Amino acid sequence: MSTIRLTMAQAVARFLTAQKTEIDGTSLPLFGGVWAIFGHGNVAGMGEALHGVRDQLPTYRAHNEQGMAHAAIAFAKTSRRRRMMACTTSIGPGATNMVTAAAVAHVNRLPVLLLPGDVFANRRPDPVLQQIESFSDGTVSANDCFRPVSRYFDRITRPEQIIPALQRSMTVLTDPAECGPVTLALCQDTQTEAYDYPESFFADKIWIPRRIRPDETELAEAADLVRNAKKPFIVAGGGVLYSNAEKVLADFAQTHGLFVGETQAGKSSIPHDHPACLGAIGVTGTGAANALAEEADVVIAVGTRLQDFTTGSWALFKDPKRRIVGLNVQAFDATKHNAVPLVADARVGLEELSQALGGWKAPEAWTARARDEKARWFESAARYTDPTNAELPSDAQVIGAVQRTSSPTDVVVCAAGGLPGELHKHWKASTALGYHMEYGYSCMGYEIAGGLGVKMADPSREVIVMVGDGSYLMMNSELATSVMLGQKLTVVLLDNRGYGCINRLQRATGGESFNNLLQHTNHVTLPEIDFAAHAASLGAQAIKAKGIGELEDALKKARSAERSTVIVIDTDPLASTDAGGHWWDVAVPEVSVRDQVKTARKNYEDALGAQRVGD
Ligand SMILES: Cc1ncc(C[n+]2csc(CCOP(=O)(O)OP(=O)(O)O)c2C)c(N)n1
Ligand SMILES: [Mg+2]
Repeated sequence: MSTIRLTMAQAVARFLTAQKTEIDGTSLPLFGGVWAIFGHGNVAGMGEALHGVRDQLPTYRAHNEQGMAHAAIAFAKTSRRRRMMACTTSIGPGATNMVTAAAVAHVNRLPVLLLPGDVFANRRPDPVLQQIESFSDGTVSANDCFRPVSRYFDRITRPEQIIPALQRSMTVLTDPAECGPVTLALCQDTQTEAYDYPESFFADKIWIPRRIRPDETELAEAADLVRNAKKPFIVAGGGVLYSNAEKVLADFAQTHGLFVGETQAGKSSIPHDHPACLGAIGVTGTGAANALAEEADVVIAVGTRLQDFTTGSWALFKDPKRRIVGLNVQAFDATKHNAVPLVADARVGLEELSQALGGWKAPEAWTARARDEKARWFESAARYTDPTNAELPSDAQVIGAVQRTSSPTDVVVCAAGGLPGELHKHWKASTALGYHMEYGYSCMGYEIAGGLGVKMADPSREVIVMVGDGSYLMMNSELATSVMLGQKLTVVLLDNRGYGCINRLQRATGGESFNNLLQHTNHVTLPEIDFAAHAASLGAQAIKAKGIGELEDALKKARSAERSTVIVIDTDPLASTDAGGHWWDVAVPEVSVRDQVKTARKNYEDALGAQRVGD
């Protein structure tokens, strides 16, 4: 066996360069790059190794470890999980800064390889700078925080351990059902230790996601259920996009006279103007999709985790006899709420289900009903996004301006605040992946870093990041990275001077406005933040737009700019779209001195009556 003597870190770097994928017949590196913030614990080991492969595997420097991991996650999502990135950090705070991002990837089932540095395996210099020191367990380090938010976790304390660890990592990262974050905690001394690695370990390997075909019995049962449905309805989740199943989904719906409601992750899996598309479903859904979902007797859930925003906290589907067909690559999701599981890749699952259904079509009265609901929704919803002269426009009015100046191939990126709900209802996504919403973890601060990852994965598309003032303040540092890397973003920053959506939620649950909008906080000086000046200081072009007219002009300017542009607009913190939507379970205090809370509790208890526990 021929071997090559390398440090463990050099072996990691070399192994990553050998992993490939094939997209549309073209071979590409599986890893689009490595994000790195160096410190002690990775600069000498991983730093030296990455420098050695810099021509095959680029290293990118970010400004915040969480931000760089968000960029990596968005890169994987935009690549439909067919490509990914790695992230390396120092030990201690550099490492734990990535834990939140690991959770984002875990919830959203997105592959990312996290390589935090770790304490010395030989323990000679203990305790080292940033070592947390457990009093009761000598094997614990700060990196153990990654365990619950990693699909695979390992700590590398000997150089040869990296061989099985990387092989297992690749299995998880490329498995459509298992995929998520992988954490390999790399002890700093081990990174630098040499070993005679077999040459075969570094042979090129092509990873093509497997497409799992349905089991015959499950397929027969699912087809039987759908064939006997009077009011069937499809819920499309992110799995449709990861499986490249958009066309098959649209054909499936048309062939069988079915209609589609989209989850946050599934939005853009069917064009908004496709006759079968009823738009968003659930808590932030359209009136059309929710009206059909309420009555549906068979829900065909395709590639969705069925989280509470989709199911209206399990109160949306109201037919007492309704059943769910769970078409999902992951059995954990396929069997939720007593669903009839159809464990399969979304694309082949829909193809085979369609074959099994043959010429079957949903009853005409039901499809006519869906068409009416859709027409009614689009007529009534348009007024929320129409142009306005208001000094403080609503989020929906800003969305209207962005939509009017956008092109069908643009990608809108968002994650937290009031915007996700408004975008889910109102954004008209024309092309697949044109809507990039991180609403699994809804992590404030994902937006700009995520936008950067989207742009790096697909530089051909204009990327428009929509972000609230709260999220922007929480994490904006990768704006500087976008300027540095020449990865142009247009950031629309909606400044309503606080946590607008949480203030509204607080009021809706009977609370007094408290600690959300800046004016309702403990303060000596009310902050008046000049976001445009801030963005300009990071190197971006910055424009303050007064009202919708100026916003549209600024958006046109940003489109033709080469550099990232931040457009700041003041908005109304109180306005939101009241049409559409569905109840969401947010627990209200059982006792309170406030009458408003008592009333809210009474309404809450009434609403709980509609919730279907487990069924
Ligand atoms: C990291 C993180 N912390 C807290 C929250 C809870 N949260 C959700 S939205 C929100 C306020 C967001 O404020 P802003 O970005 O200004 O948007 P707005 O609500 O004003 O539309 C908060 C605190 C979260 N989702 N993520
Ligand atoms: Mg805000």
